[in-house]
Amino acid sequence: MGDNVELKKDDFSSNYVITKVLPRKNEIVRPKVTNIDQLLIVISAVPKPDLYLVDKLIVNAILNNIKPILVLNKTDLLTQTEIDEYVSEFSPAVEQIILTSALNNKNISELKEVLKNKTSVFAGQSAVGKSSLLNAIDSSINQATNILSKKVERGKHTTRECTIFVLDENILIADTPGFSMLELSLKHSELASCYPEFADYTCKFTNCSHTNEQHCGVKNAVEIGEINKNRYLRYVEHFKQLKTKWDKQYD
Ligand SMILES: Nc1nc2c(ncn2[C@@H]2O[C@H](COP(=O)(O)OP(=O)(O)OP(=O)(O)O)[C@@H](O)[C@H]2O)c(=O)[nH]1
Ligand SMILES: [Mg+2]
Ligand SMILES: [Zn+2]
Repeated sequence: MGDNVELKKDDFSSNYVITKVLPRKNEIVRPKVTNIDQLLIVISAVPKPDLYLVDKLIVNAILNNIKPILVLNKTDLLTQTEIDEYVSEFSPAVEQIILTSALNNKNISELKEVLKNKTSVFAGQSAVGKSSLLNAIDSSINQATNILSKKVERGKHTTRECTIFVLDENILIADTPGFSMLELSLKHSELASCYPEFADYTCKFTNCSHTNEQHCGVKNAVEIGEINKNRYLRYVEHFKQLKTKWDKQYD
């Protein structure tokens, strides 16, 4: 979804036919979209966010030159301490964090402001409130929403396909189905470059992976509390997984 095309009017039927698909600015596989400016990663109080998934969505966005923005929804169900923790963990990693409640209409106009003159996509787990946020943004949108399954605390996958909405003020915004699986497809050695909070630190070795090496600026920053420890520990896990995959492929 999201391709720009050239059209030609068919002389016989007066219908328009696609004559050419124009080159893509970028493309990601989950959600499957092209030519986007920003990825709005939605997390919420319930279901509890899978932070590994959030990391991977951020990496994929950065890797493809797409701005990652975190939307923390259902703030009506969170304490200020919980909100602050998410903010301190992710604010160095994303362009912006927006704290919303689709239920109480909180910060919906701020969210809409961020969408102006951009092509954006909502992404995240099922039932975090992606469709609810869209419904709150514009009264012409009427996406189906659904409750959380009480038994398994998982969403019911209410949205089944990508839909793009064209709104005033040059807003193009897509709703997408929720998902919980995502595999990174980059080399382990490229991973650190998708962590903006690592960029300010220097290490003894120029190709430092920031995992086992001595005199590592990143590890030191984690120790003195300048880089969020949870984000770093998950980075090491992502790194190991990618390295195992790479080693398997080439042994
Ligand atoms: N308390 C609270 N509930 C919300 C909020 N936003 C959405 N919900 C509820 O969360 C449930 C799921 O919302 P949806 O908008 O369907 O979630 P979704 O992310 O589109 O889910 P999928 O389409 O399955 O990916 C619904 O019952 C909503 O009413 C919020 O800000 N606060
Ligand atoms: Mg939905
Ligand atoms: Zn290092």
